[in-house]
Amino acid sequence: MLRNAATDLIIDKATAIAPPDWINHPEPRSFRPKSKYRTIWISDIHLGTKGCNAELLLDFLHSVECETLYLVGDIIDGWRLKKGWYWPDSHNEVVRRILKIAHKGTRVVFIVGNHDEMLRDYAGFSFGGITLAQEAIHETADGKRLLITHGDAFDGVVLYARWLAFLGDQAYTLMLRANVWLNAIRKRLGMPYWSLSSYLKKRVKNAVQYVCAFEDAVAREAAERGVDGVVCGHIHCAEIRQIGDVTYYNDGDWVESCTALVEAFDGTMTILDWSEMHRARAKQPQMQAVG
Ligand SMILES: [Mn+2]
Repeated sequence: MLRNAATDLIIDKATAIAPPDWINHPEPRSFRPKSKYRTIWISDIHLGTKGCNAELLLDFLHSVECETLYLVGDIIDGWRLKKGWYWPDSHNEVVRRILKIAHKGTRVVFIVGNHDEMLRDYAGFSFGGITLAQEAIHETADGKRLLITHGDAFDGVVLYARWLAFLGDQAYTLMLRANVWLNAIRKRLGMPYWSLSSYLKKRVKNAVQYVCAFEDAVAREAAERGVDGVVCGHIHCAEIRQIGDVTYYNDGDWVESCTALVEAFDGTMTILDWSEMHRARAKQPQMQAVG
């Protein structure tokens, strides 16, 4: 009798009290089966700016696992932050996520870009499992050597591409070396950093021409260094293209396109368009529930 009464009481209570609101929440993101890659390259995240698509990037970082993660520059936008602090929770979450990825054993290499150049002095150092570097050489599973660089060193070359073609090889090399000095002088004079990516946005008409000049300049440097390919970012334009003997890879950005470059375990390289994937997944909610 008593036991019955007690059971009844519990049942009554259970029906009377509304279920907690978390009961219908989706599984934590960590429950999602992850896609595994040998290597992932992402760049141009621009944390600290309104343009940064942190939510989509977090979704991506929660969906993948890899042996090596390359952050190919312009991860934190120091230039923008200097003008005014903008740091929402989601940007913190990106930093925490990357630190966690490093903590779990992924080798994380941070190649410094022009927007996070304040970190350039620390190239060679490691923080929280993340190694800072100016550039790196990556060897793919099928034995190809890739130069990893942000790409801002080619800004000047691209701007004067037509002149340099006319002036020849030595002028070209000189311009490439002068780029760093030119920006240092601009900085001294209190002028803003000149970058091709922002320049492209204002010059839509000639954008294709500049993108081509950039790709050619990067491939040319890679060929000179004797590598099989080059991975860069900077111009916010994801691409895989064979230029002469060199394969040019650009991992895109997380402001406009939301793309990453990935290497499978057999060395196959692919560009992942995460905004496209996100849209496709949203259309198939039942698929998401299963796997
Ligand atoms: Mn850049």
